[in-house]
Amino acid sequence: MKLNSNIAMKTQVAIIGAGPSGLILSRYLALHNIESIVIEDRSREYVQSRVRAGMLETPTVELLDEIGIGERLHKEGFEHKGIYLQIPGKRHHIDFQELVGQTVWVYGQTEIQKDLHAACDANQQQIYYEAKDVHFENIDSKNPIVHFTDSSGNPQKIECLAIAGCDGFWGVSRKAIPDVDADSFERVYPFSWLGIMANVKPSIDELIYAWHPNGFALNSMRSEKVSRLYLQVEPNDHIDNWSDERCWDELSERLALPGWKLERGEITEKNILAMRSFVSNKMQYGRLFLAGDAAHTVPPTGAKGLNLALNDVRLLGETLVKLLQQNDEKSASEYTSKALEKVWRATHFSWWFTSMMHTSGDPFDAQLQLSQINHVIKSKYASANLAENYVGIR
Ligand code: RFL
Ligand code: PHB
Repeated sequence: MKLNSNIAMKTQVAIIGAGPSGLILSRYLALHNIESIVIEDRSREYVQSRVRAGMLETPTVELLDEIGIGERLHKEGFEHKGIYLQIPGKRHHIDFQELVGQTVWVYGQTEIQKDLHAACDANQQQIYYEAKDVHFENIDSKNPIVHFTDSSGNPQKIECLAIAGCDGFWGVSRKAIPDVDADSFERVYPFSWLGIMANVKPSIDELIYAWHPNGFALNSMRSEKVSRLYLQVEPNDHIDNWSDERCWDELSERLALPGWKLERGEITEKNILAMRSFVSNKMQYGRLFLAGDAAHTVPPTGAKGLNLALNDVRLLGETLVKLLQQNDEKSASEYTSKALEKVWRATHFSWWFTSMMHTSGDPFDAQLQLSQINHVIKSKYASANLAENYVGIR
């Protein structure tokens, strides 16, 4: 029997999306005595197992520590002092610690999601999974309403003081902002990434970003027993064209260096993902605020997406605390401009790094790329520029 619940729930903040942005915001708000309800389109199992990011900036790690979920990260994650930049025959270490005095952390987004679920369970955070047809009413007032259909098919209604749209690039929140498309910017890249997860010990201590005439390759990792690797492929390529053997052969060729060998192992996950840059210059309308991939996405080359999302979450958390506890409307009106400063910096860096490392097939482009990579390798100023952006500009 379907219960038609017309009784509205009440909370201070309705959060759309239980990805890292949504759940971290809910924890941040709870620690500042602000109540929230989270509404998620997919199942908890799906959200927890979705394979995505792996590289965290120090401010991201600090935020995870602050909301009390950093313990496992510090035990099981790896602190990296730099990355390797490679062209055929030459592998060069860019030492972040030496160049800019900072490091980054390798810890999978899936692990963060598990830690968040555990913290939300312990704190009895209210989360509706498999919620459909989310839509809003009165977002330009101080009492917006969120409507949705719960997993049992019952219509639900939440009266709140603010809505946080943390529902990723394909979510509904951004689209609820009037004329949002007129102030949005997008670049779709003419290549994709084929990503694999493999049960094999990483073949090297830090990440390798490799330029190769066949296309870009990235050697990353998740743990002492699990490697994560990526290959540049054609945008319309299909995963069925890539047997496990072909993936390893191509990775071995693009990452090759005399005297070094790429270890192979069982491939447990394989998929192709499109690459785009997107920025909505509108991140707020009335009491609806956007955070994370709902407002912007970057190609993963610079490992910026999750870090940028969590920069928004910190700013939005601070903004909502001021708005709801001190009635500070000015701070709310400044949220977008504060967030966009880092968004555009990371968008430029991700575009620059992507453009330098991915081949187009044009021999003139290839010569320019090799010249640029050699300059980054040889010039301490150019290396420091890469390092400063990679570790995250504060
Ligand atoms: P998410 O993770 O997309 O979560 C949004 C959530 O909202 C739900 N949702 C809805 N809920 C209710 N109603 C609706 N109508 C809804 N529509 C959607 C979705 O189901 C989902 O649960 O966004 P969020 O939280 O802002 O987090 C962003 C990050 O996930 C993303 O930026 C990163 O994964 C990007 N990224 C990387 N970022 C890094 O900082 N470092 C990395 O090393 C890195 N590597 C990567 C990456 C992204 C990748 N892919 C798959 C694009 C590597 C890859 C391969
Ligand atoms: C990853 O480990 O998934 C990863 C790391 C660095 C990137 C992109 C993805 O730039």
